[in-house]
Amino acid sequence: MAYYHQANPTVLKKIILFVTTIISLQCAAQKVQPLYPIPTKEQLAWHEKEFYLFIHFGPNTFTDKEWGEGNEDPNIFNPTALDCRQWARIAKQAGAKGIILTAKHHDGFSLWPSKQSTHTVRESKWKNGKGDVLKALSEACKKEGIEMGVYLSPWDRNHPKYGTPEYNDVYIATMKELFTNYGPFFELWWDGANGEGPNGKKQVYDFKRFEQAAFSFQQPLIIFSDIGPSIRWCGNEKGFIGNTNWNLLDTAGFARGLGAPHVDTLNQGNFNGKHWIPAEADVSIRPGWFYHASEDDRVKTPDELFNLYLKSVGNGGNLLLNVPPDRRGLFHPNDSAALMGFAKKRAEAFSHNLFKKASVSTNNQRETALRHLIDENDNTYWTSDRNDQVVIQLKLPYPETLNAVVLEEMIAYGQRVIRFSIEAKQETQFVKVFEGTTIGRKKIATFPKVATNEIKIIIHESKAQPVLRSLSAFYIQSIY
Ligand code: FUL
Repeated sequence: MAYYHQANPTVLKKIILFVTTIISLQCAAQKVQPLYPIPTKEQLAWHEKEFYLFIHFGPNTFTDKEWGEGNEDPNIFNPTALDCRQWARIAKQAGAKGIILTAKHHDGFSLWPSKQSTHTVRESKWKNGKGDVLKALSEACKKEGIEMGVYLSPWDRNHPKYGTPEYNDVYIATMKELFTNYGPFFELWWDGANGEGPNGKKQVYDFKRFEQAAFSFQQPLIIFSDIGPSIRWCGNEKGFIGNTNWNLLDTAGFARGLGAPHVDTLNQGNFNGKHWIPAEADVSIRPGWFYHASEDDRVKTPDELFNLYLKSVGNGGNLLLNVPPDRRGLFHPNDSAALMGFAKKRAEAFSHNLFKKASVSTNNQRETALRHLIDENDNTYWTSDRNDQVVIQLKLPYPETLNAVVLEEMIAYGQRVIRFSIEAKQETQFVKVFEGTTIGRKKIATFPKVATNEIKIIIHESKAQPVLRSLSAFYIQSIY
Protein backbone atom coordinates (compact mmCIF):
# COMPACT_ATOMS: atom_id res chain seq x y z
CA MET A 1 0.00 0.00 0.00
CA ALA A 2 2.78 2.32 1.01
CA TYR A 3 4.06 1.95 -2.53
CA TYR A 4 0.96 3.66 -3.94
CA HIS A 5 1.11 6.52 -1.46
CA GLN A 6 4.78 7.32 -1.66
CA ALA A 7 5.65 9.06 -4.87
CA ASN A 8 8.59 7.51 -6.67
CA PRO A 9 11.03 10.46 -7.11
CA THR A 10 12.12 9.34 -10.62
CA VAL A 11 8.56 8.93 -11.87
CA LEU A 12 7.60 12.26 -10.27
CA LYS A 13 10.51 14.04 -11.98
CA LYS A 14 9.51 12.53 -15.31
CA ILE A 15 5.91 13.65 -14.85
CA ILE A 16 7.00 17.18 -13.93
CA LEU A 17 9.35 17.29 -16.91
CA PHE A 18 6.60 16.05 -19.22
CA VAL A 19 4.05 18.60 -17.97
CA THR A 20 6.49 21.54 -18.13
CA THR A 21 7.57 20.54 -21.63
CA ILE A 22 3.94 20.48 -22.80
CA ILE A 23 3.29 23.91 -21.21
CA SER A 24 6.43 25.48 -22.64
CA LEU A 25 5.73 23.98 -26.08
CA GLN A 26 2.27 25.55 -26.05
CA CYS A 27 3.75 28.92 -25.01
CA ALA A 28 6.50 28.63 -27.61
CA ALA A 29 3.84 27.91 -30.19
CA GLN A 30 2.36 31.31 -29.40
CA LYS A 31 5.58 33.19 -28.77
CA VAL A 32 6.02 35.90 -31.35
CA GLN A 33 9.06 37.88 -32.35
CA PRO A 34 8.12 41.47 -33.20
CA LEU A 35 8.57 42.52 -36.81
CA TYR A 36 10.06 46.02 -36.68
CA PRO A 37 9.12 48.82 -36.88
CA ILE A 38 6.36 48.43 -34.30
CA PRO A 39 4.06 51.07 -32.77
CA THR A 40 4.84 52.79 -29.47
CA LYS A 41 2.43 52.37 -26.58
CA GLU A 42 0.98 55.80 -27.38
CA GLN A 43 0.50 54.93 -31.03
CA LEU A 44 -1.24 51.70 -30.03
CA ALA A 45 -3.60 53.68 -27.79
CA TRP A 46 -4.18 56.14 -30.66
CA HIS A 47 -5.09 53.27 -33.04
CA GLU A 48 -7.79 52.15 -30.62
CA LYS A 49 -9.53 55.55 -30.75
CA GLU A 50 -10.72 54.97 -34.33
CA PHE A 51 -12.97 58.03 -34.59
CA TYR A 52 -12.95 61.55 -33.16
CA LEU A 53 -14.16 65.02 -34.13
CA PHE A 54 -12.42 68.04 -35.60
CA ILE A 55 -13.87 71.49 -34.88
CA HIS A 56 -13.14 74.46 -37.13
CA PHE A 57 -14.38 77.59 -35.43
CA GLY A 58 -13.21 81.22 -35.44
CA PRO A 59 -13.61 84.51 -37.36
CA ASN A 60 -14.23 82.56 -40.59
CA THR A 61 -17.47 81.29 -39.03
CA PHE A 62 -18.68 84.91 -39.01
CA THR A 63 -17.10 86.21 -42.24
CA ASP A 64 -18.24 83.17 -44.27
CA LYS A 65 -14.66 82.49 -45.38
CA GLU A 66 -12.44 79.41 -45.36
CA TRP A 67 -9.13 81.26 -45.04
CA GLY A 68 -9.23 84.54 -43.11
CA GLU A 69 -6.66 87.19 -43.94
CA GLY A 70 -5.72 88.00 -40.37
CA ASN A 71 -6.86 91.61 -40.65
CA GLU A 72 -10.48 91.03 -39.69
CA ASP A 73 -11.96 93.09 -36.85
CA PRO A 74 -11.76 90.77 -33.80
CA ASN A 75 -15.24 91.99 -32.80
CA ILE A 76 -16.60 89.91 -35.62
CA PHE A 77 -16.06 86.89 -33.36
CA ASN A 78 -19.22 86.96 -31.25
CA PRO A 79 -21.05 83.64 -30.84
CA THR A 80 -24.46 84.25 -29.29
CA ALA A 81 -24.92 80.96 -27.44
CA LEU A 82 -21.58 79.15 -27.40
CA ASP A 83 -21.89 75.84 -25.55
CA CYS A 84 -18.89 73.50 -25.63
CA ARG A 85 -20.88 71.05 -23.49
CA GLN A 86 -23.22 70.60 -26.47
CA TRP A 87 -20.24 69.78 -28.74
CA ALA A 88 -18.80 67.33 -26.24
CA ARG A 89 -22.13 65.69 -25.46
CA ILE A 90 -22.95 65.12 -29.11
CA ALA A 91 -19.40 63.90 -29.80
CA LYS A 92 -19.74 61.37 -26.98
CA GLN A 93 -23.17 60.22 -28.13
CA ALA A 94 -21.79 59.77 -31.64
CA GLY A 95 -19.05 57.49 -30.30
CA ALA A 96 -16.22 59.97 -30.97
CA LYS A 97 -13.35 59.52 -28.54
CA GLY A 98 -12.29 63.17 -28.52
CA ILE A 99 -12.39 66.63 -30.09
CA ILE A 100 -9.55 68.50 -31.83
CA LEU A 101 -10.21 72.26 -31.90
CA THR A 102 -8.66 74.86 -34.22
CA ALA A 103 -7.11 76.84 -31.36
CA LYS A 104 -5.62 79.12 -34.04
CA HIS A 105 -6.27 78.89 -37.80
CA HIS A 106 -4.34 80.65 -40.60
CA ASP A 107 -5.90 84.04 -39.71
CA GLY A 108 -3.89 83.90 -36.48
CA PHE A 109 -6.95 84.53 -34.27
CA SER A 110 -6.49 82.69 -30.94
CA LEU A 111 -9.57 81.18 -29.33
CA TRP A 112 -7.96 81.78 -25.92
CA PRO A 113 -6.47 85.05 -24.55
CA SER A 114 -2.93 84.29 -25.73
CA LYS A 115 -0.10 86.48 -24.48
CA GLN A 116 1.69 85.90 -27.78
CA SER A 117 -0.90 87.71 -29.90
CA THR A 118 -3.11 90.76 -30.07
CA HIS A 119 -5.62 89.01 -32.30
CA THR A 120 -7.57 86.89 -29.79
CA VAL A 121 -10.90 86.40 -28.00
CA ARG A 122 -9.63 89.03 -25.52
CA GLU A 123 -9.81 91.69 -28.24
CA SER A 124 -13.33 90.63 -29.24
CA LYS A 125 -16.76 91.75 -28.05
CA TRP A 126 -17.62 88.19 -27.05
CA LYS A 127 -18.19 88.10 -23.28
CA ASN A 128 -16.58 91.56 -23.11
CA GLY A 129 -13.24 90.03 -23.97
CA LYS A 130 -13.41 87.64 -21.00
CA GLY A 131 -14.28 84.48 -22.93
CA ASP A 132 -11.98 81.50 -23.47
CA VAL A 133 -13.08 78.71 -25.83
CA LEU A 134 -10.11 76.46 -24.96
CA LYS A 135 -11.00 76.57 -21.27
CA ALA A 136 -14.68 75.93 -21.95
CA LEU A 137 -13.89 72.98 -24.22
CA SER A 138 -11.36 71.41 -21.89
CA GLU A 139 -13.90 71.53 -19.03
CA ALA A 140 -16.65 70.16 -21.26
CA CYS A 141 -14.49 67.25 -22.48
CA LYS A 142 -13.55 66.33 -18.92
CA LYS A 143 -17.20 66.36 -17.88
CA GLU A 144 -18.22 64.17 -20.81
CA GLY A 145 -15.25 61.82 -20.41
CA ILE A 146 -13.76 62.40 -23.84
CA GLU A 147 -10.30 63.68 -24.76
CA MET A 148 -9.19 66.97 -26.25
CA GLY A 149 -6.64 67.81 -28.91
CA VAL A 150 -5.47 71.03 -30.56
CA TYR A 151 -4.84 72.25 -34.09
CA LEU A 152 -2.36 75.12 -34.03
CA SER A 153 -1.67 76.53 -37.48
CA PRO A 154 1.99 77.40 -37.99
CA TRP A 155 0.87 79.68 -40.84
CA ASP A 156 -0.23 82.96 -39.26
CA ARG A 157 -1.50 85.79 -41.45
CA ASN A 158 -1.73 88.21 -38.54
CA HIS A 159 1.40 87.95 -36.43
CA PRO A 160 3.83 90.84 -37.09
CA LYS A 161 6.83 88.55 -36.49
CA TYR A 162 5.68 85.99 -39.09
CA GLY A 163 8.38 85.61 -41.75
CA THR A 164 11.24 86.24 -39.29
CA PRO A 165 13.25 83.77 -37.18
CA GLU A 166 11.61 85.16 -34.01
CA TYR A 167 8.25 83.83 -35.12
CA ASN A 168 9.55 80.30 -34.40
CA ASP A 169 10.01 81.37 -30.76
CA VAL A 170 6.51 82.85 -30.76
CA TYR A 171 5.08 79.55 -32.08
CA ILE A 172 6.87 77.57 -29.37
CA ALA A 173 5.72 79.98 -26.65
CA THR A 174 2.17 79.69 -27.99
CA MET A 175 2.32 75.88 -27.79
CA LYS A 176 3.63 76.18 -24.24
CA GLU A 177 0.63 78.30 -23.22
CA LEU A 178 -1.73 75.70 -24.61
CA PHE A 179 -0.05 72.68 -23.00
CA THR A 180 0.36 74.45 -19.68
CA ASN A 181 -3.13 75.85 -19.39
CA TYR A 182 -5.37 73.39 -21.18
CA GLY A 183 -3.51 70.07 -21.59
CA PRO A 184 -2.99 67.18 -21.64
CA PHE A 185 -3.95 66.69 -25.28
CA PHE A 186 -4.48 63.37 -27.04
CA GLU A 187 -3.19 64.88 -30.29
CA LEU A 188 -1.38 67.97 -31.57
CA TRP A 189 -2.29 68.75 -35.19
CA TRP A 190 0.22 70.51 -37.46
CA ASP A 191 -1.07 71.86 -40.71
CA GLY A 192 1.49 71.80 -43.52
CA ALA A 193 0.11 75.01 -45.14
CA ASN A 194 2.73 77.75 -45.41
CA GLY A 195 1.68 81.02 -47.06
CA GLU A 196 2.61 84.64 -46.71
CA GLY A 197 2.24 86.63 -43.52
CA PRO A 198 1.07 90.25 -43.08
CA ASN A 199 4.43 91.56 -44.32
CA GLY A 200 4.28 89.40 -47.46
CA LYS A 201 7.03 87.08 -46.20
CA LYS A 202 6.89 83.32 -45.82
CA GLN A 203 8.16 81.60 -42.72
CA VAL A 204 10.93 79.02 -42.54
CA TYR A 205 9.40 76.82 -39.85
CA ASP A 206 11.87 75.27 -37.43
CA PHE A 207 9.94 72.02 -37.10
CA LYS A 208 12.85 70.31 -35.42
CA ARG A 209 12.64 72.76 -32.53
CA PHE A 210 8.83 72.67 -32.59
CA GLU A 211 9.00 68.90 -32.15
CA GLN A 212 11.53 68.99 -29.33
CA ALA A 213 9.54 71.71 -27.57
CA ALA A 214 6.17 69.93 -27.92
CA PHE A 215 7.62 66.68 -26.52
CA SER A 216 9.16 68.65 -23.66
CA PHE A 217 5.73 70.14 -22.83
CA GLN A 218 3.96 66.78 -22.86
CA GLN A 219 5.16 63.20 -22.88
CA PRO A 220 3.74 60.96 -24.23
CA LEU A 221 2.22 62.93 -27.10
CA ILE A 222 0.84 62.10 -30.54
CA ILE A 223 1.81 64.69 -33.18
CA PHE A 224 0.05 64.74 -36.55
CA SER A 225 1.57 66.26 -39.67
CA ASP A 226 2.01 65.22 -43.32
CA ILE A 227 4.92 63.02 -42.23
CA GLY A 228 4.45 62.49 -38.50
CA PRO A 229 6.42 62.08 -36.24
CA SER A 230 3.56 60.07 -34.69
CA ILE A 231 0.84 59.88 -37.35
CA ARG A 232 0.60 60.99 -40.99
CA TRP A 233 -1.84 62.71 -43.33
CA CYS A 234 -3.64 60.23 -45.60
CA GLY A 235 -2.95 62.35 -48.70
CA ASN A 236 -6.49 63.69 -49.30
CA GLU A 237 -9.25 65.54 -47.48
CA LYS A 238 -11.99 63.17 -48.63
CA GLY A 239 -11.57 60.72 -45.76
CA PHE A 240 -10.23 57.87 -47.89
CA ILE A 241 -7.24 55.80 -46.79
CA GLY A 242 -5.76 53.36 -49.32
CA ASN A 243 -7.12 49.82 -49.64
CA THR A 244 -3.47 48.94 -49.31
CA ASN A 245 -2.34 50.76 -46.22
CA TRP A 246 1.04 50.19 -44.59
CA ASN A 247 1.46 51.87 -41.21
CA LEU A 248 5.03 52.48 -42.26
CA LEU A 249 6.62 55.57 -43.78
CA ASP A 250 10.03 56.72 -44.97
CA THR A 251 10.57 60.32 -43.98
CA ALA A 252 14.26 60.89 -44.73
CA GLY A 253 14.67 63.72 -47.23
CA PHE A 254 11.01 64.80 -46.96
CA ALA A 255 9.46 67.84 -45.29
CA ARG A 256 6.01 68.98 -44.24
CA GLY A 257 3.89 70.86 -46.75
CA LEU A 258 5.22 71.06 -50.30
CA GLY A 259 8.20 68.83 -49.49
CA ALA A 260 5.98 65.93 -48.38
CA PRO A 261 6.01 62.54 -50.14
CA HIS A 262 3.58 62.04 -53.04
CA VAL A 263 -0.06 61.89 -51.91
CA ASP A 264 -0.31 58.25 -53.09
CA THR A 265 2.55 57.35 -50.77
CA LEU A 266 0.84 59.09 -47.87
CA ASN A 267 -2.35 57.27 -48.77
CA GLN A 268 -0.78 53.79 -48.82
CA GLY A 269 2.39 54.11 -46.74
CA ASN A 270 5.71 52.49 -47.68
CA PHE A 271 5.89 48.68 -47.89
CA ASN A 272 9.30 48.70 -46.22
CA GLY A 273 8.99 52.08 -44.46
CA LYS A 274 11.47 52.75 -41.72
CA HIS A 275 9.06 54.29 -39.19
CA TRP A 276 5.67 53.36 -37.76
CA ILE A 277 3.61 56.40 -38.83
CA PRO A 278 -0.04 55.38 -39.39
CA ALA A 279 -2.58 57.35 -41.46
CA GLU A 280 -5.35 59.63 -40.21
CA ALA A 281 -8.19 60.65 -42.54
CA ASP A 282 -9.39 64.23 -42.01
CA VAL A 283 -12.64 65.15 -43.71
CA SER A 284 -15.51 67.56 -43.13
CA ILE A 285 -19.16 66.65 -42.60
CA ARG A 286 -19.93 69.60 -44.96
CA PRO A 287 -18.17 70.81 -48.11
CA GLY A 288 -16.23 73.49 -46.15
CA TRP A 289 -14.17 73.23 -42.97
CA PHE A 290 -15.89 76.25 -41.41
CA TYR A 291 -19.64 76.77 -41.01
CA HIS A 292 -21.52 78.36 -43.90
CA ALA A 293 -25.32 78.66 -43.70
CA SER A 294 -25.44 78.04 -47.46
CA GLU A 295 -24.18 74.47 -46.78
CA ASP A 296 -26.88 73.55 -44.25
CA ASP A 297 -28.49 71.21 -46.74
CA ARG A 298 -25.20 69.69 -47.88
CA VAL A 299 -24.38 67.82 -44.67
CA LYS A 300 -23.19 64.26 -45.35
CA THR A 301 -25.84 61.60 -44.71
CA PRO A 302 -25.39 58.76 -42.20
CA ASP A 303 -24.83 56.42 -45.17
CA GLU A 304 -22.10 58.67 -46.57
CA LEU A 305 -20.46 58.91 -43.15
CA PHE A 306 -20.62 55.14 -42.76
CA ASN A 307 -18.93 54.78 -46.12
CA LEU A 308 -16.16 57.12 -44.90
CA TYR A 309 -15.79 54.92 -41.83
CA LEU A 310 -15.32 51.86 -44.06
CA LYS A 311 -12.72 53.73 -46.14
CA SER A 312 -10.73 55.02 -43.17
CA VAL A 313 -11.11 52.87 -40.05
CA GLY A 314 -11.99 49.94 -42.32
CA ASN A 315 -8.64 50.39 -44.04
CA GLY A 316 -6.66 50.40 -40.82
CA GLY A 317 -6.46 54.14 -40.01
CA ASN A 318 -8.40 56.64 -37.92
CA LEU A 319 -11.21 59.01 -38.90
CA LEU A 320 -11.05 62.70 -37.92
CA LEU A 321 -14.46 64.10 -38.83
CA ASN A 322 -14.90 67.88 -38.87
CA VAL A 323 -18.19 69.29 -37.52
CA PRO A 324 -18.14 73.12 -37.60
CA PRO A 325 -20.30 74.99 -35.05
CA ASP A 326 -22.54 77.75 -36.42
CA ARG A 327 -22.59 81.45 -35.50
CA ARG A 328 -24.41 80.71 -32.24
CA GLY A 329 -21.47 78.49 -31.29
CA LEU A 330 -23.58 75.31 -31.50
CA PHE A 331 -23.68 72.28 -33.78
CA HIS A 332 -26.42 72.79 -36.36
CA PRO A 333 -29.33 70.32 -35.96
CA ASN A 334 -28.60 68.82 -39.40
CA ASP A 335 -25.05 67.94 -38.37
CA SER A 336 -26.16 66.51 -35.01
CA ALA A 337 -28.81 64.39 -36.71
CA ALA A 338 -26.28 63.05 -39.23
CA LEU A 339 -23.88 62.16 -36.40
CA MET A 340 -26.59 60.28 -34.51
CA GLY A 341 -27.59 58.43 -37.69
CA PHE A 342 -23.95 57.51 -38.27
CA ALA A 343 -23.60 56.14 -34.72
CA LYS A 344 -26.78 54.10 -35.12
CA LYS A 345 -25.55 52.70 -38.41
CA ARG A 346 -22.26 51.54 -36.87
CA ALA A 347 -24.03 50.00 -33.90
CA GLU A 348 -26.46 48.10 -36.13
CA ALA A 349 -23.77 47.00 -38.55
CA PHE A 350 -21.42 45.48 -35.98
CA SER A 351 -23.72 44.25 -33.23
CA HIS A 352 -24.31 40.68 -34.40
CA ASN A 353 -21.03 38.83 -35.00
CA LEU A 354 -21.78 35.72 -37.05
CA PHE A 355 -18.39 34.15 -36.27
CA LYS A 356 -19.05 34.15 -32.54
CA LYS A 357 -20.41 30.61 -32.58
CA ALA A 358 -18.22 29.33 -35.41
CA SER A 359 -15.83 26.41 -35.09
CA VAL A 360 -12.36 27.30 -36.33
CA SER A 361 -9.71 25.11 -37.91
CA THR A 362 -6.49 25.72 -39.79
CA ASN A 363 -4.02 24.06 -42.09
CA ASN A 364 -1.11 24.38 -39.71
CA GLN A 365 -0.03 23.07 -36.37
CA ARG A 366 -0.88 25.98 -34.17
CA GLU A 367 -4.41 24.88 -33.43
CA THR A 368 -4.31 25.56 -29.70
CA ALA A 369 -5.10 29.27 -29.58
CA LEU A 370 -7.44 29.39 -32.57
CA ARG A 371 -10.36 30.31 -30.34
CA HIS A 372 -8.62 33.65 -29.71
CA LEU A 373 -9.58 34.64 -33.24
CA ILE A 374 -13.23 34.75 -32.28
CA ASP A 375 -13.13 35.39 -28.53
CA GLU A 376 -13.72 39.16 -28.98
CA ASN A 377 -10.86 39.82 -26.58
CA ASP A 378 -8.53 42.58 -27.82
CA ASN A 379 -5.64 41.25 -25.75
CA THR A 380 -5.46 37.78 -27.25
CA TYR A 381 -4.26 36.62 -30.65
CA TRP A 382 -3.44 33.62 -32.78
CA THR A 383 -0.25 33.16 -34.76
CA SER A 384 0.49 30.75 -37.54
CA ASP A 385 3.54 28.49 -37.99
CA ARG A 386 4.00 29.62 -41.60
CA ASN A 387 3.82 32.85 -43.57
CA ASP A 388 2.17 31.78 -46.80
CA GLN A 389 -0.95 29.85 -47.71
CA VAL A 390 -2.31 30.10 -44.19
CA VAL A 391 -5.86 28.83 -44.36
CA ILE A 392 -8.34 29.47 -41.59
CA GLN A 393 -11.70 27.80 -41.90
CA LEU A 394 -14.77 28.96 -39.99
CA LYS A 395 -17.82 26.71 -39.85
CA LEU A 396 -21.10 28.29 -38.75
CA PRO A 397 -23.67 26.21 -36.84
CA TYR A 398 -26.22 27.00 -39.59
CA PRO A 399 -26.18 28.97 -42.86
CA GLU A 400 -26.15 32.76 -42.54
CA THR A 401 -26.27 35.65 -44.96
CA LEU A 402 -23.26 37.93 -44.67
CA ASN A 403 -21.53 40.68 -46.61
CA ALA A 404 -18.66 41.79 -44.39
CA VAL A 405 -15.69 40.18 -42.67
CA VAL A 406 -13.61 42.21 -40.24
CA LEU A 407 -9.97 41.12 -39.87
CA GLU A 408 -7.49 42.49 -37.34
CA GLU A 409 -3.77 42.00 -36.94
CA MET A 410 -2.12 42.20 -33.52
CA ILE A 411 -0.14 45.25 -34.59
CA ALA A 412 1.84 45.42 -31.36
CA TYR A 413 4.01 42.80 -33.12
CA GLY A 414 4.23 44.78 -36.37
CA GLN A 415 2.23 44.76 -39.59
CA ARG A 416 2.70 41.59 -41.61
CA VAL A 417 -0.05 40.49 -43.98
CA ILE A 418 0.60 41.41 -47.64
CA ARG A 419 -2.23 39.61 -49.44
CA PHE A 420 -5.30 37.60 -48.44
CA SER A 421 -8.60 36.41 -49.84
CA ILE A 422 -11.95 35.28 -48.49
CA GLU A 423 -13.96 32.35 -49.86
CA ALA A 424 -17.51 31.24 -49.04
CA LYS A 425 -18.82 27.72 -49.48
CA GLN A 426 -21.60 27.51 -52.05
CA GLU A 427 -23.14 24.02 -52.32
CA THR A 428 -20.00 21.87 -52.50
CA GLN A 429 -17.47 24.44 -53.73
CA PHE A 430 -15.71 27.42 -52.21
CA VAL A 431 -16.19 30.66 -54.15
CA LYS A 432 -13.95 33.71 -53.80
CA VAL A 433 -15.85 36.72 -52.44
CA PHE A 434 -13.03 39.12 -51.60
CA GLU A 435 -9.41 39.74 -52.52
CA GLY A 436 -7.41 42.04 -50.28
CA THR A 437 -3.92 43.24 -49.57
CA THR A 438 -3.00 44.69 -46.17
CA ILE A 439 -4.96 44.15 -42.91
CA GLY A 440 -3.17 46.19 -40.22
CA ARG A 441 -5.17 47.30 -37.22
CA LYS A 442 -8.50 46.63 -38.96
CA LYS A 443 -9.71 45.66 -42.39
CA ILE A 444 -13.44 45.74 -43.04
CA ALA A 445 -13.83 43.59 -46.15
CA THR A 446 -17.24 44.09 -47.75
CA PHE A 447 -18.70 42.10 -50.66
CA PRO A 448 -22.07 41.25 -52.24
CA LYS A 449 -24.15 39.27 -49.76
CA VAL A 450 -23.70 35.55 -49.70
CA ALA A 451 -25.54 32.77 -47.83
CA THR A 452 -23.13 30.18 -46.47
CA ASN A 453 -22.18 28.06 -43.49
CA GLU A 454 -18.46 27.93 -44.16
CA ILE A 455 -15.89 30.65 -44.79
CA LYS A 456 -12.20 30.34 -45.61
CA ILE A 457 -9.70 33.11 -44.95
CA ILE A 458 -6.53 32.50 -46.94
CA ILE A 459 -3.40 34.49 -46.27
CA HIS A 460 -1.36 34.15 -49.43
CA GLU A 461 1.61 36.28 -48.47
CA SER A 462 2.89 37.77 -45.27
CA LYS A 463 6.22 39.40 -44.28
CA ALA A 464 6.44 36.98 -41.35
CA GLN A 465 3.98 34.60 -39.67
CA PRO A 466 0.65 36.43 -39.42
CA VAL A 467 -0.39 37.39 -35.90
CA LEU A 468 -4.14 37.87 -35.94
CA ARG A 469 -6.13 39.48 -33.15
CA SER A 470 -9.63 38.90 -34.41
CA LEU A 471 -11.97 37.70 -37.14
CA SER A 472 -15.65 38.59 -37.20
CA ALA A 473 -18.45 38.55 -39.78
CA PHE A 474 -21.60 40.59 -40.26
CA TYR A 475 -24.56 41.27 -42.42
CA ILE A 476 -24.72 45.04 -42.94
CA GLN A 477 -28.00 46.46 -44.25
CA SER A 478 -27.59 48.70 -47.29
CA ILE A 479 -23.85 49.02 -47.58
CA TYR A 480 -23.35 52.31 -49.34
C1 FUL B 1 -5.79 72.61 -44.44
C2 FUL B 1 -6.22 74.06 -44.14
O1 FUL B 1 -5.73 74.95 -45.10
C3 FUL B 1 -7.73 74.04 -44.12
O2 FUL B 1 -8.27 75.31 -43.91
C4 FUL B 1 -8.17 73.09 -43.00
O3 FUL B 1 -7.78 73.59 -41.75
C5 FUL B 1 -7.57 71.69 -43.22
C6 FUL B 1 -7.88 70.73 -42.11
O4 FUL B 1 -6.17 71.77 -43.38
O5 FUL B 1 -4.45 72.52 -44.70
